[in-house]
Amino acid sequence: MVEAGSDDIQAVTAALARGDIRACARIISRVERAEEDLVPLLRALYKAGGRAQVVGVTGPPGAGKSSLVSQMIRVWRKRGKRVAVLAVDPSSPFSGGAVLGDRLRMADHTCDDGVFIRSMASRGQLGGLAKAAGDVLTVLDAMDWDVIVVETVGVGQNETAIIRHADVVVLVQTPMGGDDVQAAKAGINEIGDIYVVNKGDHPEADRTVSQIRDMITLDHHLHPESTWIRPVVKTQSILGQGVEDLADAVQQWFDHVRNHPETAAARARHRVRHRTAEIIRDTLDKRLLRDEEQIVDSMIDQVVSRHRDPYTLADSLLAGMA
Ligand SMILES: Nc1nc2c(ncn2[C@@H]2O[C@H](COP(=O)(O)OP(=O)(O)OP(=O)(O)O)[C@@H](O)[C@H]2O)c(=O)[nH]1
Ligand SMILES: [Mg+2]
Repeated sequence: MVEAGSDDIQAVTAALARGDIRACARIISRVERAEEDLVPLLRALYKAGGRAQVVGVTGPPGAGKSSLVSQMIRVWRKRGKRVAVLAVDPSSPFSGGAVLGDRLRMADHTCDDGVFIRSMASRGQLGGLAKAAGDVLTVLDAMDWDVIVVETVGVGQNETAIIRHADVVVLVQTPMGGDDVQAAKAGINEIGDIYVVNKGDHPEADRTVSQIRDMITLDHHLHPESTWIRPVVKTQSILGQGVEDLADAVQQWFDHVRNHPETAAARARHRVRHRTAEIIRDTLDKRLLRDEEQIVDSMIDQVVSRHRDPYTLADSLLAGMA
């Protein structure tokens, strides 16, 4: 089957490299349907990719992520960059309402062929959303985009998993009271290479910026080995204020990792570890929970009857994957 499809693989890889949006949309739909015979293509596309700057944008619901991304697109386009956006919405498994909102807010860019915007929600998603998002990024990365944005709501585990695909993570916060900053501290220190305090028109905005800066300074004293001091940018995304500064901060990150290849390599290895773990989990989930393969079923029956144990079953499945 791989043999028979290799012409197709070459044709699709070439079409994507040319920036063929229709080919791209077709493959993404197949990813969303979790089509099994896509794997040989994804293998080829992964090897063809790796040029784009993958920028993750996360933060609590309603922080202004989509409005900010829309403004960032404007700045990047002005700087001659071609931009793809993948808005992943794990929080609305049934409604898809927020996804529609994302589409509307980014509607200004629909006539620009230097911009591609795609939303993914849990609804209709057969496999894990994070894994599927990773596959879509593989497809986009095999194209000629300069920047690929992945936007996702940052609240739970799933969302963190998606943002791990990014080269750099922009954490969008909103102005908050002192207690809230304390509460947000753990999350803030865990994820984010660049911080944004959006809704800069809010009276608490400057105070929140300086509190987050204090937190970063303190954290830097505790971890003096880290060479990147995380910037905090105040924005007002509905007016586009601070957005140039944010685009500069993102560029500075990429300049920084170019000058610190060890940081870049560690990051890249970390990403591959997570990506591979995700693929393993997804494959096992599929075999155990979805496929109803006869051989797996009979092993499960042996565990049910206690002739085997789940540890041995896990070992057998993992050994079968290797
Ligand atoms: N006052 C003010 N409102 C803003 C600003 N930026 C965004 N908003 C408003 O905040 C609301 C949420 O904006 P979105 O861009 O949809 O936020 P989001 O983080 O993408 O939201 P979800 O994807 O649903 O989590 C909208 O009503 C925006 O108009 C800002 O700078 N100031
Ligand atoms: Mg949004």
